Amino acid sequence: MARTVIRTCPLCEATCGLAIDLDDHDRVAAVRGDANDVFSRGYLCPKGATIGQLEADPDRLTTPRVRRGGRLEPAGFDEAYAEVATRLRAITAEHGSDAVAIYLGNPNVHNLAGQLYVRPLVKALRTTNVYSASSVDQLPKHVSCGYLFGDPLAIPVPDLDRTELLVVLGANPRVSNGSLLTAPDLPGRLTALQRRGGRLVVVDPKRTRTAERADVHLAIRPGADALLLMAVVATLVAEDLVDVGDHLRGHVEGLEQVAALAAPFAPERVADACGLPAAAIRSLARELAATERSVVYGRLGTTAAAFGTTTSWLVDVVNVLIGSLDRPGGAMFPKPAHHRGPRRRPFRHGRRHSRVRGLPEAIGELPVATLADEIETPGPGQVRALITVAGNPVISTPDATRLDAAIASLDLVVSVDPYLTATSRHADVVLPPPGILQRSHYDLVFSALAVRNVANYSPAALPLGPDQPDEWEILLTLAAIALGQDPPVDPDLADAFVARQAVEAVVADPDARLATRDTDALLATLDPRRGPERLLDLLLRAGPYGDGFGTHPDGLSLDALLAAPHGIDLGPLTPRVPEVLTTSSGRIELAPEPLTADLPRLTAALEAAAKTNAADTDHLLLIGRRHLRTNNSWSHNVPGLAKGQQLCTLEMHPDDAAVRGLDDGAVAEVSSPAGEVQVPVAITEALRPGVVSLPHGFGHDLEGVQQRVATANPGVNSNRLTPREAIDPISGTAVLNGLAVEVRAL
Ligand SMILES: Nc1nc2c(c(=O)[nH]1)N[C@H]1C(S)=C(S)[C@@H](COP(=O)(O)OP(=O)(O)OC[C@H]3O[C@@H](n4cnc5c(=O)[nH]c(N)nc54)[C@H](O)[C@@H]3O)O[C@H]1N2
Ligand SMILES: Nc1nc2c(c(=O)[nH]1)N[C@H]1C(S)=C(S)[C@@H](COP(=O)(O)OP(=O)(O)OC[C@H]3O[C@@H](n4cnc5c(=O)[nH]c(N)nc54)[C@H](O)[C@@H]3O)O[C@H]1N2
Ligand code: SF4
Ligand SMILES: [Mo]
Repeated sequence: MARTVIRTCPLCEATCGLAIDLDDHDRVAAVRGDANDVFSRGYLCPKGATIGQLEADPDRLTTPRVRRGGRLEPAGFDEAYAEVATRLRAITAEHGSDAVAIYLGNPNVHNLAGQLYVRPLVKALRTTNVYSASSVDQLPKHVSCGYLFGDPLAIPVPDLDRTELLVVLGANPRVSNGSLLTAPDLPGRLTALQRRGGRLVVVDPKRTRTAERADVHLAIRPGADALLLMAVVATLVAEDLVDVGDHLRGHVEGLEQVAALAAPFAPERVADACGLPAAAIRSLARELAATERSVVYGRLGTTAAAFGTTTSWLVDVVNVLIGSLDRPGGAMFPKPAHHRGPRRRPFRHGRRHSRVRGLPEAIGELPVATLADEIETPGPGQVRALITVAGNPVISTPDATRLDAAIASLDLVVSVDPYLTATSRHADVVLPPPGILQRSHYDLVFSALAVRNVANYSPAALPLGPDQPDEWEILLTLAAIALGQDPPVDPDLADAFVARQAVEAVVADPDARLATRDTDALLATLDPRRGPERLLDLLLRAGPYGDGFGTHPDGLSLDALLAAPHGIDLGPLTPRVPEVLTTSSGRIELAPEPLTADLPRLTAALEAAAKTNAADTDHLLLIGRRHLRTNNSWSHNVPGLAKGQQLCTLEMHPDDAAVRGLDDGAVAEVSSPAGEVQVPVAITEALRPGVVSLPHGFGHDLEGVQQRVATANPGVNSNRLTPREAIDPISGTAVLNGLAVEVRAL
């Protein structure tokens, strides 16, 4: 029967409410923004609008694939699981559990299976070889927040709707719709900021869509953000503009230390390296200090960069120094509806190191920039099998050509993925998750990064097919296999175990709202829910707005959310210091040693920049970009988004093109120490001279990829250019922005 279903879009961090019209055959007939959604109020972008095409995509797998005689053949789930069991066991029996690596891709944080059931799988594998898209993305922010606030998940977000001055570094929210900043309709919210008299400053080597409409655009040299922020700190200190505010007084440690560390980075000293006038840096600092509600926000252009952790740290240092941390209109800590688990011990990273390059672990994972090393290098602990869940590392991570070859050499690859991609084409077993509409949804990750406290649950809109497991059941089955069970396994047994452990953890946490701390009683109350719904109900009810299983009868539960399909607004962000802090001092640690220890590298970069600026005309600095109609590597098969257009071009300033004899549309060869690609040039004055921009997520023309729309217009893989050696040494995050490349006409 034709009907309309309401659900949250899982395609990006904005978490928009969608109103989806289904026809008599349960096909998507139309998608509108849900005008009644408490957070998104009807906003919709091209990706959300084409979700029906994604669901109906004939290339999207609905049954597993198993490699037989070199070919990936359709198979049933039982057969696919049996294949995994036999081969995984053989590898771990002979080589130990570290021989199996897992790579977790970005969509894991956009669905409940990934958010709740990846951890049990990782635990069951008992491997130290855990990798994820975080180390090509936001890992530096976790590390800096871990040291500053004690908790790598305590990430302050700009209080967008109440600020009067927003300074954006290395983000393009009018296109990306925000990251580590969940706010549906970012374009509208940025316009509203300016309409109420507020100002937007954008720091970006490119005049992006966001920069175009800013009050001030500072076209910085790629990689120089840490220097810029150091100079802002130096200016605040030198001009006596530091004021942490009454609310933070007594909660901040290390102020004098930071002031001393910043002193050598006066604006006049960093100006050339930043490619910005010293006066512009000074006035940025002054405006930040003079504006009551001001805030600095940095994103991908500052994290996947050579000084990623330093820059992430300095963003919050500046926010503290101007009194904007934890204050309305400043940078605030969201308070999501779910119980976030026991208070963490003070954060530390580098608790272990990778086998080959000795790179540090952070938040339980190793840098993906070294995955190929771990596969290629013989010896005890060598990686011989890879499980990918919702990830496409061959396209999305560094040194792609060699990683592609390394993955091809493995004894076993298992991919939980709906497509045969550049990565899953190497799989021996592909396990496809059900479609978006067949799954329930809740944003545990993004509600903790949102500019309002909001809770919104979407039940599955369509049933699973016969014998079709949900994604959480796939992950639990893999976990059970890793623990030695023979398929067919009953995911409900594993789930009961996971639920008991979850209840036990909550019961042991004095911060949880609970009427009883009896595990069995609580488990009985959660009955008959199973899977993510049982865990979610537990976390909501024990959370800060929860019904406490009876202590707060009007509080939240999954039932309450089911009765509110457009979401529940829990209000604006509220101050959370000191309660949110878990450092050993109980204060904000402004100058943690693991971060300050890397500053000599920043000084060295400043000195080196003075030399190369004048001399180096051969190299251009490569940065990345996103497009409204792409989603990393995996939206390119949606016809309504692809539109047959060439989005993968090398953007270049006219002067740089002229020197190389390149006309608009001409094919250029871009090369780096890692490799080369050939790509058409798009000449634009939007880029700072000396900088070129290439989007990531392309390069679909590989044998075995089954994405007909994407391969018809494949583009090139920009990560063929990113050397695996190029990392932010503190966090191990790959340097994807500010990479020196050579460009020549073909
Ligand atoms: N050069 C360069 N490289 C970059 C970036 C850059 O800016 N420049 N950006 C980086 C960033 S920020 C990120 S987050 C990474 C992304 O890196 P990845 O997460 O590795 O890549 P994605 O392209 O997001 O691939 C997601 C995969 O998940 C599959 N998938 C989609 N939905 C689901 C689902 O519900 N379940 C399962 N099991 N699978 C699903 C898709 O088919 C696709 O194969 O790329 C990084 N790489
Ligand atoms: N349409 C669309 N939306 C997306 C995605 C997508 O693929 N498509 N991906 C999602 C994901 S996974 C993420 S992580 C977010 C990312 O969200 P954003 O961080 O907003 O994404 P980008 O558009 O990559 O913006 C990075 C900006 O940094 C600039 N930049 C590059 N190098 C430097 C530098 O050295 N300094 C400074 N100051 N700026 C620099 C680039 O020019 C670019 O404008 O977007 C999410 N949203
Ligand atoms: S902005 Fe993001 S969440 Fe909103 S409709 Fe577009 S893809 Fe979906
Ligand atoms: Mo990302």
